[in-house]
This record gives sequence, structure tokens and C-alpha cells, in this order.
Amino acid sequence: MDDTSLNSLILKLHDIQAVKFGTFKLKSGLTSPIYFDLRVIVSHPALMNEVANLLHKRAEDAGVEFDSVCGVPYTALPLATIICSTKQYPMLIRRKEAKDYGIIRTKRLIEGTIHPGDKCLIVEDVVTSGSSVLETAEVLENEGLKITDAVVLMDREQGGSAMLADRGITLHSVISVSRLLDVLLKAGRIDTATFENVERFVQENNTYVSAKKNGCSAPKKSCKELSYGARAGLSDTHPLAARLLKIMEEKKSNLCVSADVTCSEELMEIAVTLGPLICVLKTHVDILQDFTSDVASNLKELATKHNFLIFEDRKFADIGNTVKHQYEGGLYRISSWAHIINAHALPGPGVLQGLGAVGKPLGHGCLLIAQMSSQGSLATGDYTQAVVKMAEDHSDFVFGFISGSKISDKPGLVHMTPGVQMQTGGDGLGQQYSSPEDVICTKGSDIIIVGRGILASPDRLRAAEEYRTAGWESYLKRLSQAS
Ligand code: S5P
Repeated sequence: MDDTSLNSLILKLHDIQAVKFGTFKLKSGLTSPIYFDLRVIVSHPALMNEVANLLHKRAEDAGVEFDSVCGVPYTALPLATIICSTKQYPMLIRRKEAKDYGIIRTKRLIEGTIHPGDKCLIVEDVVTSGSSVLETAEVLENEGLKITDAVVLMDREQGGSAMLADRGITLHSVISVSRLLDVLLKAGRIDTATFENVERFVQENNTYVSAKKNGCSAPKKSCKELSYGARAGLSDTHPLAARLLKIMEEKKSNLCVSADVTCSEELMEIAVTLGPLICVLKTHVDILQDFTSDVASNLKELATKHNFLIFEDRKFADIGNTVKHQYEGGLYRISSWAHIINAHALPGPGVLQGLGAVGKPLGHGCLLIAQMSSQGSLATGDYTQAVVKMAEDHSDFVFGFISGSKISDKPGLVHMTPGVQMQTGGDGLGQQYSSPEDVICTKGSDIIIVGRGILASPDRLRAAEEYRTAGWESYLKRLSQAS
């Protein structure tokens, strides 16, 4: 690729504000002096063609051989489309939404004809840490495709290519951020102070270097797998999470029973019989026909006796002031007996301020609902990511998630997954089930939440023991696979 066409491309990208200078808050929480928004290219068809052509040329010049092309959703999708259309390659489309709650198997993860063993070239617009390319690569690899190369328009030079190289993927970039800065400085588009400021930012914020410092060579997958017990002992683990993780280790149980019954006698019977096998007892107190304050105090006693925590699955989702009353007062006085509650992040951080005002002084903790097991759930993608961020920002009260899989690498955070049964499938009302092994071993969650899988059994004790064993063995398998 000659210098003139590259320089002119950089200037055109600057003209259409695909690159901006200023102060920008990134998804990671970092404040960056430079921002790329390559989505704007779609409004400039000639430039789209030019970029697609240069991406293809970059791969061709590097001698990359491939059978198909897949763009990382969404900005790179039209670019991959143009490459495939003009150069006659079969295209594969990754469906982003289908992967969020991993148990949805009715939707395909990849559209297009898959020939296992084929080499697929990944196309991306901007690479920072490389994690988006890696995510797409993993989905394609799971379908039997080989991923050895990725081509990107803009490499922010913050560690993405090193991280991908660790995973056997060579990153070919059309433009590097240093090249971009040089061209814009020479063209008088930026001043020396901006140049130096961005250069310093790039050097100081290398995701690969900081991941290495933390003992991880790549985000998510390759972080060392710690035991529940080890996670309990980490300094930034919330005290309630530490207590829970210790209980799990002691009782060899990552089973939470969802006691969805309508009569308090039955609830007590579940707590008495299954108490010794579980780490958490989950309630829906508002479905009891005969709740009295005795129910709460009896439950508390049984929780102490059998060493489990009580989780009231109230799913708070209102403004701070309202949830504060709902948590503390009313008929149920939830805060007086439940160690754990959960909340939707939908209202924003105020929901945690309200709940935290009541729960924090009592040493209680909250799980944020980041994904749901029900079909068509809207808690996916960016919403889930925003929930992770909200949890990490409120770690003095939030100690984990309701989610279908592990969604945060912070070892102090606990992932609890509902929609679990030995027999996968659904319940006809939107519930979708995964197996304990899938949830714990494949999806990396920590706790299985089982309701009807146990409650509908004629022998609840035996069923609970089967789930406890299945959950625990899956955890041991996960640990052994990681070591
Ligand atoms: O996404 C979710 C979140 C929750 S907390 N999906 C769920 O099913 N739950 C709860 O888990 C649900 O309210 C119910 O209490 C339990 C699942 O019950 P099961 O009988 O389907 O195992």
C-alpha cells in the first residue's frame, strides 16, 4: 500500500470525524484523548469502498490465505460485505445477540454455510485490547473454523496485536495510531501538545502489559481459575461473597435451591430437608399465601443451623426511595431476614443507593440481574456490559450477578445462574434450561439455581443430592481443565 493513498485515507477519516481529539470516556472507564467512531463511514460510500479495498489488500499483501470472511459485529459488517461481494468470498455473519444468554440454541450463532476446517479471515474496524476479535474468533472456532489472521483498519497500539498473537491470531492493520498521529501533525490538523498527549496515553494504557501484570495473557478466558476458597480470601472480595464462597467450599455445594412454593410449611420442610446440601436457599416470599414474621425467623434459624444463606429473589427495579421502602418495610421486612437480594440495573445506580442505604449497614449484599434465562430477554449485549460496569462500580454492596455465564473476570464477584435442569429444554412459559455441567464448566458460572428440577421430583432430597453432585463435579472439572 503506498504512502500517498494511506495518508489521504487518514485525512479523509479525520474530515468525516471518524477520529476525534478531546476528552472521551471509554467503555472501559478510561478517559482517552482520542476517539475513533468508524460507524460514520457508512454515510460515505466511496470511502467505504476504499477502506474495504485497503483491508483486503492488507491481507493480500501479507500473503494471508482464507476461505471465508467474517466481520466483527457491527461496524465491520458492511466492510466485510463489500470485501466478499467485490472479491467473491463467501461471508459468515456472527449473530451477536444469540450468544448473550448462552443457553439459547434455537438461534444460530453464525449465519452462512460453515465448512469445518476452512480458514476464516476476521475483519474489524478498530482494535484496542483485541477482545472483540477474540470473541468472534472463539465463536467461529467453536463451529470448527480455523482463525489465524485478522485484518483491522485502525490499530490503537494498546496491546491488541500482542494479545491476539498469544492466541495464535496475527493482526494486520491498515493504519496504526502512531502513523495517524504523524500524518495529522504534518498536515497541521493537530498540534504538538495533542500529538504528545495521545502518544503518552497509548503508551501508558497498554492492555496487554496490564493483563500480564495481573497474570492473564488474554482477557476472560486465560485468567487463572481460582478455587472458591481462594476467591473467598482475596482482599477485594465482598465479605458476604467471602462467606458464601467459604460455605460452598466447606459444604462442597454450589447448589442454590429455588424454593418456589406457596405454603410456608412446605418452605420450612424444604429448608429442613435440603438445608444441609445447599449453599443458598432462594425464596419468592410474595408467593406465600400464609406469610408471617415467624416464617422469616424460622428460616433464619435454619440458615444458621445448616449453614446456608437466604436469598430473596425480589428483583427490585424502582427508584432508590421506593426500593428502600420495599426492602426494609411492608409486610415482609425483607432486609431483616434475607442475606442476599437482587435488583435490575434498569433504573440506574439510584436503585443501589436506595437498597444499599438499608442493606450495607446490615452486611447484606445484592446481585445485579445482568442476563435472564427467559426466551427473548432484553438483558443482553450492551445492557449486560453496562450491568457489569455498574456492579464493579458498586462493589461495596453488589457482590455478583444473576447471569447465564461468567461475565466479569473479577474473582471476588459471584455468578449465579437460574434456568438449570438435568434435562435441557423449556417450561412452555419462556423458561429455558441448561445442564449443571454446561452452566458451571462451559459457561464458567459459580452457582446453579434449581427450582422445579428438584421441587417436581417425588424424592426432593435425592434430586437435590444429584444436582449438588453434578454442580460440584462440574466445578472440579473446570478447575482441573484450567490447571
Ligand atoms: O433469569 C432468571 C432469573 C431468575 S432469579 N430466570 C429465573 O428463572 N430466575 C428465577 O429462578 C425464577 O424466578 C425462579 O424462581 C427460578 C427458576 O426456577 P425453575 O423452576 O425454572 O428452576
